[in-house]
Amino acid sequence: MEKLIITAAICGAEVTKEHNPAVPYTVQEIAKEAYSAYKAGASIIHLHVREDDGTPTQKKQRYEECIKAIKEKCPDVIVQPSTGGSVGMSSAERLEPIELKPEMATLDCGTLNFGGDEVFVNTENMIKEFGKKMIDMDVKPEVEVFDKSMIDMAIRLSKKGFIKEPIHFSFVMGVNGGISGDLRDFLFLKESLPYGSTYSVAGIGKFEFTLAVASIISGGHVRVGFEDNIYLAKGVIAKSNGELVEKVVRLAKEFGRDIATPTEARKILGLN
Ligand code: KMH
Ligand code: ZN
Repeated sequence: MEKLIITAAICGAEVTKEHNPAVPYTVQEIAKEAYSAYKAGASIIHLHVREDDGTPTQKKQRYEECIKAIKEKCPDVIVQPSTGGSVGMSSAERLEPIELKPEMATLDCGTLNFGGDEVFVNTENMIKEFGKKMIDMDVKPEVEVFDKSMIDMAIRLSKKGFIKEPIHFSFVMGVNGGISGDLRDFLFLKESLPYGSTYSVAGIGKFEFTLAVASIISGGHVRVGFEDNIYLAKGVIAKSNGELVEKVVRLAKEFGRDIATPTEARKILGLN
């Protein structure tokens, strides 16, 4: 089986220091958390950024500072900015980090409820706009799949030239309003992919490690990190993103799956 790409979603836009004091906000904290994940075996950092007080932002300048600080500590890591940002941001705000021409960025392929009164909006025209921008800027999208319909949307838009093939998908499973974190649903998503696709799985909360194992044994890749889950085990708060990555490395070892370096991850994903 191909080597395992581990993505660390170190920060997110919703989780706070009240949930886990190790959630990073400042540039230094973000770089430190990225390094802990990289050292443990992550080859991709899925990146949201914050103001020093924790407010989520998509400002290009803040991304630039954070990416520079991350690259100083982890020179070869793949940095994957979010274009999801946080609920309620405009398309223009969300697209700001693409101006930095990162190697990868997320492309959210549908609208969903996001808990309470929140709706995470991604209309078809927005997806086309984001997809086209990524093609123009030579940024490889990671298609975020919160439900099966989002795979279908990505396939349809790739046929129309808005997303290049082969597509790399990320199943984000267990969000209130999205697909569940059940194994049955994981298999449904995986079996729905076009031939030649790659995929990673991000299980929210208690689904993080069960779905990591499902992906490890099925030939997929894995995302962990505070954005998705703050616990190392039931009732045990993780002290760093690195601890979460270390656990995936241990699980992968048990099932005979080697871990990809950033260079190997680039090859698997077809990055230049
Ligand atoms: N924060 C969520 C509203 C992404 O990074 O592309 C969206 C999100 C997805 O986290
Ligand atoms: Zn995200």
